[in-house]
Amino acid sequence: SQTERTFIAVKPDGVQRGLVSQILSRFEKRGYKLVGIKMLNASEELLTQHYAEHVGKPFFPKMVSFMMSGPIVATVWEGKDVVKQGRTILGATNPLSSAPGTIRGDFGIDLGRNVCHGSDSVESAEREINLWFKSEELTSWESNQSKWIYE
Ligand code: YYY
Ligand code: MG
Repeated sequence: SQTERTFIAVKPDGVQRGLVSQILSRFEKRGYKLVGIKMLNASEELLTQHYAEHVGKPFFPKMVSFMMSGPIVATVWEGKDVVKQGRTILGATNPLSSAPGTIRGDFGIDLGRNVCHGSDSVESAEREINLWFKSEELTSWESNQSKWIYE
């Protein structure tokens, strides 16, 4: 449905490298609608909840300290198939396996510096959006472009 939503974040490396606008513009240009955006320093508690499926794995402590090493830009995007298409726009988890044209394939090399996060399913997206945003921080708005994007 056109109201499917996903959570996309620019990680601290993407912010430090000045890639925020280039990353977000790919979602805008594709036709997706921005419905939430903020910049924050994520707490260990937030990141532990966000990455609950990875708690206890060998890479977890280093990954969380990296995610706490600088500000993150957290966003929510809305549109048809946005969860799956968002993962495609990001590329594979390991930038070395990501095709050119994807964000990670264009901007990254190492797994632990892969520039961005995107929800991996509709259920994960709902969970992550509720974790990172209060409902009053999300905006419903009608895009004037929608009839030129959807048939
Ligand atoms: O969803 P996605 O970000 O593509 O990958 P996940 O398997 O959920 O891992 C989350 C995050 O952890 C990944 O983006 C980089 C980091 N990571 C790591 O640093 N080392 C690993 N061996 C696996 C994942
Ligand atoms: Mg994941």
